[in-house]
Amino acid sequence: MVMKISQAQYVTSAVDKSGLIDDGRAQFAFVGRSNVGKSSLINRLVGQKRLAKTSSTPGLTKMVNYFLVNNQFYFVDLPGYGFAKTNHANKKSWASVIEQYLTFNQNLRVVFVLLDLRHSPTQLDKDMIEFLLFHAIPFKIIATKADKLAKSKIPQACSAMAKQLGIRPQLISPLSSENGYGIDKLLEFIGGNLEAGL
Ligand SMILES: Nc1nc2c(ncn2[C@@H]2O[C@H](COP(=O)(O)OP(=O)(O)OP(=O)(O)O)[C@@H](O)[C@H]2O)c(=O)[nH]1
Ligand SMILES: [Mg+2]
Repeated sequence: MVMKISQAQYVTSAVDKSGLIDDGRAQFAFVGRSNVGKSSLINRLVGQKRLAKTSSTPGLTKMVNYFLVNNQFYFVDLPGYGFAKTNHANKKSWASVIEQYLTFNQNLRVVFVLLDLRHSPTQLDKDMIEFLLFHAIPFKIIATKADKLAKSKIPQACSAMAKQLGIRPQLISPLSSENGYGIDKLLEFIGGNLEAGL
């Protein structure tokens, strides 16, 4: 059954470890290259256009942003990686806050790793997946911006991406925040995960 999201609100943003939340509620985090569509996906899932700030300029999300959904669980919008227009010190602090978030949390259920369906995964994408595997953190690969491809080309693009990552194509969920493709499936997945954890 597709989970109904009736309420979602912004709670807080963390810039470092001291600001991270771990209050017993389940968390679902969104990671991926800058501009891949993390904030847009959160907005689409909760049915609010402007809850998480989005922009065509990469590097918008700079902190760990918490959104409380149905007063039950969090969607966590993480800063994008691979954003070139910043200095080295900045880049390091972003990487460390992401790493701290991913390893600190007892209630992190699933990390959604977003990849652009039209592009090859970068080394940073592969590093992220390695990191999640190494720390045994459950994750799911989401291929974004599926609306940019003809529907008939989507399975082929997923297969190509899977090959590059060395995983099975079924592990990749194509999705579009623009036209809603794949959104219900993802809501079903999240609902199932929450039920299984009760
Ligand atoms: N066509 C299309 N465009 C999308 C989709 N999702 C996001 N976009 C566009 O991609 C751009 C970046 O989206 P964001 O959601 O801000 O990306 P982000 O991953 O949060 O980026 P950072 O916060 O910089 O890490 C915006 O111009 C969005 O409108 C999608 O499914 N289809
Ligand atoms: Mg963002």
